[in-house]
Amino acid sequence: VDVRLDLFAEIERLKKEKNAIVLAHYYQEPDIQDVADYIGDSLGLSQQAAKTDADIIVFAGVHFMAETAKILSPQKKVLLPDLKAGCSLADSAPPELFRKFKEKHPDHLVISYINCSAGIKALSDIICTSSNAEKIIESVPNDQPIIFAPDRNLGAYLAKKTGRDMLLWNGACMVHEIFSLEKITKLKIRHPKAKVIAHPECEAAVLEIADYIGSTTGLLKFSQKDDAKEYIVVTETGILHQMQKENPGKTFIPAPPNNACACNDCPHMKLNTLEKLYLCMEYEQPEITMNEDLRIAAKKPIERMLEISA
Ligand code: CIZ
Ligand code: SF4
Repeated sequence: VDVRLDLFAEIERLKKEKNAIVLAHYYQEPDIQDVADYIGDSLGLSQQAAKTDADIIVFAGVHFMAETAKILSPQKKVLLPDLKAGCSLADSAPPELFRKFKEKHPDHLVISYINCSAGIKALSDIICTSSNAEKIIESVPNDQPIIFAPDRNLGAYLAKKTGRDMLLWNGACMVHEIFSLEKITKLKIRHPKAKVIAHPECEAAVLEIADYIGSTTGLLKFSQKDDAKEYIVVTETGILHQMQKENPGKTFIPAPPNNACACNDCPHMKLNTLEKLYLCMEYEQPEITMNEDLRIAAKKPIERMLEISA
């Protein structure tokens, strides 16, 4: 007998049996995106997590994203296919060090990018994502000094864009920092009509040559409404799946990393697989659990964000 499981069918069955919803980030592998009930960036996913009436949220993304879902929906079971799916950016801001930094600047308001641990969220006044960061910064009075954490590239980009002189925490994402300006420029010479579209977690030199800069959802929307035929995509490669699906007539070229050993796939995101997704639904683990005081403290700045970006 053929004992191989049809994972797609099994996952659909488990969704119904357990009243579970599968939320997937755009950086997940194509099979996971195809089986998801909702695909989004971190803002969209947190909004879905806050409003779903499913009993189980299966979060195909990285740990801080599943943790955000748990913070917003504590009564629900939140599962992450691989608990080791972390984030180099979130790891670049250890809460104890950040607390000391914050204590040195007591008059500053703290705006943190959602790519951070619950510990950092609890030390923040407002959370933002790359989709709503400008709006969040502009909601703060002009004379109010701001600390922006944890991404220095996004922070520098936003400081320039909004004209606000923010104090930046020195963190970065390993994936968005490996793009090579030189290699993108060479690629551009071979594809002179291609537009360069980049995520603001990239370094300033790369953003300088971009035709469009935007959040994950922003890049996807731009690729739909823009009329170029070719794009050089400077972000994690997972997003290419939806870009290609929605624009069959266009060509999307992943921007090359700075050396042959580097890779523009997020190794954390790619720890999740369809097999692990199935297993975590079947056995209802690994499950995200949190200390309740930490959860309440981390929830406040996320709610402020959801209110401002509603
Ligand atoms: O780099 C990431 O993890 C991003 C861009 C997440 C998101 O959806 O904003
Ligand atoms: Fe973190 Fe970067 Fe991976 Fe996003 S792409 S999850 S910021 S390491």
